Amino acid sequence: SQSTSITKTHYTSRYACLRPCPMVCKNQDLVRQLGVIRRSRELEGKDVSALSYERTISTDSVAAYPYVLNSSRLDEISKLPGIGDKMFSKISEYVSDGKISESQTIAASSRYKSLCLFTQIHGIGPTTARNLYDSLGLRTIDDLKKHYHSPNTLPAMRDSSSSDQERRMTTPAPTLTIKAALALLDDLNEKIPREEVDLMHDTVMAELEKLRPECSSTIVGGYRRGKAESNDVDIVITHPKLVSGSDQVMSLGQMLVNRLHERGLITHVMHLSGFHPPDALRTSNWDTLEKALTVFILPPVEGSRRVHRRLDLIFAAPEAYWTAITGWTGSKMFERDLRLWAKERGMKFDSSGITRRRDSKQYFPRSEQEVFDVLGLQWIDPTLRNA
Ligand code: DCP
Ligand code: MG
Repeated sequence: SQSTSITKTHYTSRYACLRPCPMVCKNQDLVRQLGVIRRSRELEGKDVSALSYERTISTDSVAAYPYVLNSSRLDEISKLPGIGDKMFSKISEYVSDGKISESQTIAASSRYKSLCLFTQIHGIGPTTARNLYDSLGLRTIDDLKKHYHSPNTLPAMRDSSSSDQERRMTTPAPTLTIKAALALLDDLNEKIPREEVDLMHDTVMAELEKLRPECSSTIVGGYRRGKAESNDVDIVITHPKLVSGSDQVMSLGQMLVNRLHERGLITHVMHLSGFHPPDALRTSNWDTLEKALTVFILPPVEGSRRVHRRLDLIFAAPEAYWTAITGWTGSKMFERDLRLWAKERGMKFDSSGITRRRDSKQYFPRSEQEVFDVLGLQWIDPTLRNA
């Protein structure tokens, strides 16, 4: 049905969405060291530079480069798209010394360490983190806890009583404050093994089945890319009868969040989006899908400790289900270049759909393969989208 030709993948492509990239690449330590420089630029608010480093790590093909780098390959590296003089000198330094001195200096600095620590907390971005460091002289998580009056330990876990449940039935899940995020920090920093991701998904879907039978769902994010351990769990949900553009999608999301809160499974909500009507001129990268960004904890089991986890639920009408899955599988670089690729071909891609700009024609792919077909891209398996 689609006349566009399909562009083949290759590691020298300018676009991350055309470069198969495994979870662990051939030059992982170099990518890690360049990542320190990139992260530091982000934390210092020098984002243009951060982006160019990101392009170096992905577009500039280091992560997708399928050979172990050595001095005889430097010439080829210098010709890959996006490798500028400065980047090339960092890579050369790594090849000859096994390290990048700028990365080492940054990683060892008190400022970098503190800013990394502070921005782990939901609600603290780079600007706030710099302010806490520069103006208030804070350095450690303990400093932050004192500043935000956050307790040092979580209250001991106990089985919830019926009065807890009654209270939860009448009050919405509380918003995650910085104080609460600090108290939960150790939990939220613990990585989530795949078996627990599956168990969380099963638990959420069992509750949803009672509210609205026959929903479909896919676990997306890093889990779908094959990560052994995730930082959070991302689930895209739909139902065959949901009508797009109505408030049904929002209602389903809110009903599910309320129910999970009543059961004691959702403890906090960071963001519960209202329904936004589709806007043809929207410019942000953030799609218009209904989302609930939450903190979740599995029901207690005797003899085992449960850990609070970040859980993102994304709700889509059936027409947007496959673009939502593609848009939330990541990686971030893959998604950024998917949007860029679409744009340069007169299309708009985001998780809520694909639109042709010249006549606003909308596409409703019925599989992820169709998403790639419509965009003229050769299929890349989710496990090779780790740009
Ligand atoms: N995503 C995006 N733009 C957004 C939100 C999400 O492109 N505004 C995509 C890219 C991410 C994926 O959704 O890869 C999920 O985001 P996460 O932050 O959960 O990252 P991952 O799931 O990739 O890794 P992890 O959760 O283990 O850190
Ligand atoms: Mg994730």
